[in-house]
Amino acid sequence: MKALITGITGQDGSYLAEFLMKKGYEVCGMVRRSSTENFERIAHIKDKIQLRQADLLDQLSLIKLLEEIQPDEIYNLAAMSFVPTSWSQPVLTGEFTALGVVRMLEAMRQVAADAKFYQASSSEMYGKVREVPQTELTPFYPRSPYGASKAYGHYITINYRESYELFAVSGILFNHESPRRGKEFVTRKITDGAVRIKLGLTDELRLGNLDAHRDWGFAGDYVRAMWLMLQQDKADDYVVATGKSHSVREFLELVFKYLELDIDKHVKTDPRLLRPAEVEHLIGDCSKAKDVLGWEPEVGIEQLAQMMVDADLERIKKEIASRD
Ligand code: NAP
Ligand code: F7E
Repeated sequence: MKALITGITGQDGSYLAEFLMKKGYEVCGMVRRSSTENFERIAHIKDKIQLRQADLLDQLSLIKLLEEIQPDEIYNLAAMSFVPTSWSQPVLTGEFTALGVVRMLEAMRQVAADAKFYQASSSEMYGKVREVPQTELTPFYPRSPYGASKAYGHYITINYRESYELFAVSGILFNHESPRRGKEFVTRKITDGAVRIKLGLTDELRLGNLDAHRDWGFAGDYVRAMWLMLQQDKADDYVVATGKSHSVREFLELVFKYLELDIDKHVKTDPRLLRPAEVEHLIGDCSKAKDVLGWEPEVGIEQLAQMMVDADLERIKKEIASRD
């Protein structure tokens, strides 16, 4: 079996590549051209996968890539994924995160119509939630250019499935984190920042809205759900979540307690980090994924927070040692 992963240099791409390789897949990753390589997350597997250049902005590059590779499965993970940037770069976000999806689907329709397609949909589509908890049937109300772009990607995937009988599915994934999470996202910003405080490298951590609630899971569990969706006889869409919701403040408390640090002494809230429109409370109902895919999350929030702190401690201590 041959799989193509777009966004292989990202958090999920790297876990998915490892997962598929263990299953015996030939893995090909799509990367965009850059003057400096950005392969940190896949450095350990780089020699065992194929990397090919193409860009979600360039239709011909996608057609050529699919024509040459002829993958059995396509995982479309590439996107501009940081919500705040979607307000400062709304048009580019739409190009990558919304139109990028239809460019991939159109390339597949034209030259690899027998492949199976996975679209990385997001709980950000629920935004100002219409129902608690959120299921596959909960109406969307996106609250950012990112959420609106993902909603387009979601519906165009369903539309291509229904119009052209492609095997195309959407996984509506709630927040998932790991030691490989980008440092601008709140969980990693907290673990990295707290570890720096613990090691005496800084004294302060600035955060925005501590009252927002998220349903946080572990990325390693979530890539397993992506694969399971493509192993079904029928293409369908699934919510992937833990069914538990915690505030940013609760995550912060877990991390500071683990490191024996005092929140009041080190954490400042900064109004510049508040968003023009906030998604206040997300919690997913993944009953369908449990029943049909037999999927369940294995890592809870406490274990996740500790795993991230431990990894940041190890990494930053190594950085310090290499400077000495
Ligand atoms: P990530 O770490 O930000 O990775 C995004 C990937 O997309 C990177 O590999 C990036 O490549 C690539 N990319 C961006 N623009 C591109 C372009 N024009 N052409 C080709 N590649 C491009 O994101 P993630 O957390 O792994 O998430 C994976 C996907 O799931 C994203 O679509 C995200 O929106 C979605 N999602 C994530 C979550 C979550 O909680 N993590 C939840 C729901 C949905 P570079 O390395 O070159 O920048
Ligand atoms: O924010 C609050 C912030 O940036 C979570 C992406 O993977 O998941 C992610 O989107 C919450 C928000 O993730 C800071 O206001 C407080 O309420 O970690 P985040 P996100 O926006 O939920 C979804 C499912 C995706 O699809 C996205 O691609 O935390 N918050 N203080 C902060 N957030 C950040 N980043 N930084 C702060 O200082």
